Amino acid sequence: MNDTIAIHAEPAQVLGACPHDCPDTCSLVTTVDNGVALKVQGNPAHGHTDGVLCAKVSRYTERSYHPERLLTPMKRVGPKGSGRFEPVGWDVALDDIAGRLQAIAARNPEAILPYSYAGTMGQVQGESIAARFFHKIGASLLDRTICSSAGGEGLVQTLGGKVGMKVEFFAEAKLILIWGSNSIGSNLHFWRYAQQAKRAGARLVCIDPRRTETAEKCHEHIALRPGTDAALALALMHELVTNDWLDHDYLARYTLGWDALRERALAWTPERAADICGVPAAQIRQLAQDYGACFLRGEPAAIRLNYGMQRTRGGGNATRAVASLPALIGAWRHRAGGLLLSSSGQYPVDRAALQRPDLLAGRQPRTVNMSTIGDALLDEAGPKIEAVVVYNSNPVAVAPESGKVVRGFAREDLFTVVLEHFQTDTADYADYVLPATTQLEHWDVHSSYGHTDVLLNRPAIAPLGQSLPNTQIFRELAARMGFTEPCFQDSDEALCRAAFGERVDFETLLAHGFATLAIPDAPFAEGGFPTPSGRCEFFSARLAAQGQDGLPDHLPNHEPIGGSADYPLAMISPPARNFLNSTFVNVTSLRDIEVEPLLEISEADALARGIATGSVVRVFNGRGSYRCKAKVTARARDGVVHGMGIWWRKLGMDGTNVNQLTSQRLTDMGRAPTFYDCLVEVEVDQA
Ligand SMILES: Nc1nc2c(c(=O)[nH]1)N[C@H]1C(S)=C(S)[C@@H](COP(=O)(O)OP(=O)(O)OC[C@H]3O[C@@H](n4cnc5c(=O)[nH]c(N)nc54)[C@H](O)[C@@H]3O)O[C@H]1N2
Ligand SMILES: Nc1nc2c(c(=O)[nH]1)N[C@H]1C(S)=C(S)[C@@H](COP(=O)(O)OP(=O)(O)OC[C@H]3O[C@@H](n4cnc5c(=O)[nH]c(N)nc54)[C@H](O)[C@@H]3O)O[C@H]1N2
Ligand code: SF4
Ligand SMILES: [Mo]
Repeated sequence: MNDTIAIHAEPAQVLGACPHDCPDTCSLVTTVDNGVALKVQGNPAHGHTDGVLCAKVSRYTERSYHPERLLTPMKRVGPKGSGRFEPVGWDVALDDIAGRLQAIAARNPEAILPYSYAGTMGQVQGESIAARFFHKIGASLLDRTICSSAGGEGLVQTLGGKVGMKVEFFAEAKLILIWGSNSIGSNLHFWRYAQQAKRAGARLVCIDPRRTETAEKCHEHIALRPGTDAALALALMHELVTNDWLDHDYLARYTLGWDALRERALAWTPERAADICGVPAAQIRQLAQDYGACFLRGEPAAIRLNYGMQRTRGGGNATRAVASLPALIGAWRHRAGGLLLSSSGQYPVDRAALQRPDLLAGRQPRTVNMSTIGDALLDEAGPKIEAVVVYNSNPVAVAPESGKVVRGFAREDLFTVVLEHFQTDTADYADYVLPATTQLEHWDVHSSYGHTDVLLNRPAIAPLGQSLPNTQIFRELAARMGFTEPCFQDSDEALCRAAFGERVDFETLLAHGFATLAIPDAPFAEGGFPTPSGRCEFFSARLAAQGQDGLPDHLPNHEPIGGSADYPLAMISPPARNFLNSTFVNVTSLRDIEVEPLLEISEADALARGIATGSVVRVFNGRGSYRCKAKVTARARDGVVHGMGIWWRKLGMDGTNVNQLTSQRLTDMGRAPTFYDCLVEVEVDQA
């Protein structure tokens, strides 16, 4: 049953893939001695990884061998949320869980909900046997929107898919806009290419409300207000039009809706945008000049867009506006020009083979949006959610408006199973916690959203304790539920082979750990966008048909700065460099670097409130309140505070984290959360 054990005969260096939700998808080399993983390093033979890992995954052995690692199934003995559990045997746990799920499914299969995201990005330990299991039940479907679906939808509506430049060619660009990304913290291997470009004379511009470590190292930092990126992009278009820095040939041949977009852009003077973005008009003009100059000189201009800019109401439109820019100057003609938000659409993943939607057998279960799980669990109207099975995710810490998420998971009539490595905030609310293997202990195969290689992960060591791969846990549950389809017996190695079908040579993966997809260097040099029209769609007929604006526009935030007298500050909550979402928060050496949850605030905003660095502050709005220490810093612009994420609630001062304050309101496209569209007030804590 367990295909990991045989690997012990392998040489002492085992090739793997970083499983985390990070665009870099590094190739790993694990050194194993006598069945023990001694260290995890970057594979020097893999071009993107270049032998280097981030600080987090360099500590991967510390995480896998953590003394608090869950090693046996656990059954809750205290009240929900108390975290009091006792070990039970696998058979007891699996029999009981299968029995409970079967009873619920007999009444209404839709009362069962899977909840998973990208704890591992692996195709196999993600949605393979798990998806088959829930499809066979006919459980509610999960809309996996919590990260990237606004920007993803914006990209699909403009370029036709999650496609773009090849990341390695950023090294040859002459101008790089790093837009909504703290690359040094969350896209380190892209930053290497940006530095190569910089050494070769490229200009780097960072567009981010926060003065990040990345912003500091760029030539220019445009510290706009959160949620104002579309206004900035439209003003750049205004300048390109009025100065005629336009590739008319490219526009005529390879784009759709130019006349209408041109008209709209003409309404966006730099002054109008400056007012909304809270930056000088001169800075916008300068950026347009830099972009236009690349066109005039025939030099490549490249945009590295990241998901930080699509976590506000207008995130989809903002992505559409920015993704339109390269076509105006024909930047796509160069292999080092254009834009990259995500490369995930380049992969020929055979999802039907992995997930087997045919097991639904014609049923069409309802879909539950993971981003509004708080409301969904508390909803009395629809068919009630009676059971949640959580894997690869920590919703109690990461989902918005956690006051409601916690109340939902605390429901005494909810049956909750959590597959985990650790006793997370979510695991505290489980009826059963089941120990899962880490990337060192199982097979998987990976696509990436920041490069275009496929990576194979071989197990380096045997599963620790009684832990099992997610796949195996679902196989065991399937057997107990009486699911006899042979697809529930597919081994992990067979699933790895099936994930990409014939398009990726599995022997290459076995031999080298990675294989490169064949993709043209400059995919849109002559149009050929995967849109319905084959053009870059400034105007999207599909959006118009949905009753949306067919052209990109600036949509004010749900909670714009100045929109509330009680809550005058905008809070964003971007990732901390040494954590990955809520993963690694419990790894001592990494937590020691981040120390404690912090709220970054500008000098003027702090002064006005009597706040000093080290003050304990209360951050609050109508949804809740959160206490932490303040850091007065030039990283924060006036009017915007940064609640650095995503801490485990139970490690915060009051057992809460920043998501106590965020809202469940959604974006314009993609049904995504608006984590960075959140007004608050801050005061010195009197308690
Ligand atoms: N170290 C580390 N790496 C990570 C993660 C992590 O938690 N830690 N998370 C991973 C995940 S899940 C993802 S989705 C990726 C990408 O994750 P992203 O969310 O793109 O994270 P960052 O690259 O840090 O970029 C966020 C940046 O966007 C800025 N920002 C916030 N609001 C706005 C806005 O309205 N406009 C603009 N222009 N900028 C804004 C923030 O200040 C921040 O510096 O990173 C992954 N990599
Ligand atoms: N305020 C605020 N909230 C945010 C964000 C923000 O910027 N600000 N970012 C949002 C974004 S971009 C994202 S992607 C989400 C991330 O949300 P999640 O995808 O929930 O990510 P993590 O918090 O890292 O939790 C993943 C969990 O999966 C577990 N895990 C890892 N590998 C495995 C495995 O093989 N098997 C099992 N069973 N478990 C495993 C880990 O131990 C970890 O506890 O958070 C979102 N929440
Ligand atoms: S988290 Fe990102 S940078 Fe770190 S090892 Fe994984 S893929 Fe590489
Ligand atoms: Mo994410």
